[in-house]
Amino acid sequence: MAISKTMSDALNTQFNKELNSAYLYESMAADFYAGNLPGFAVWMTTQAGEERVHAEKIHHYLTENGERVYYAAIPEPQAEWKSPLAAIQGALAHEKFITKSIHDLVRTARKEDDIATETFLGWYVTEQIEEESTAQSLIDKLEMVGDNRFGLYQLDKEVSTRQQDA
Ligand code: OFO
Repeated sequence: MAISKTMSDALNTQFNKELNSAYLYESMAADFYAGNLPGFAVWMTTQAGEERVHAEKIHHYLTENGERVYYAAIPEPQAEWKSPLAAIQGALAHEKFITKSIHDLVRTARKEDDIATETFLGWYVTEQIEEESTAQSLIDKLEMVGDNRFGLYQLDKEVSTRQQDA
């Protein structure tokens, strides 16, 4: 069954939101490097890589279904955050926005009676649970560390080991 124009446009929009996410996280990584926190920078670069995988999956799905992929302009991301905690809180807020966007896509697929796309989106629904929980657990650790510089140094070492899993 062909994908409807409404569904295809909505998937294209999501494709660009995923690229936008990657751009935002690369910008956070740059800020972490500038702030002498290379471990957090690696963590964010890894996150950005996962976002590109999320975009590629949609690219592949649209192409496989004979649909075109369109690239939109990516807005300039925020460049600086006042603390590592503020950056990760920003990442969590962004992930909540993306979760809502994915849920809206599922609703569109249901409206369009597009079972294949609804099934395809199931992966993203599950992935968003992980995205939010990963950001939340880093926030919890940063709150535990508080103003302790040595704690932040240790946490920076810990998060530097993150590997891409998408
Ligand atoms: Fe693609 O999940 Fe984050 O944004």
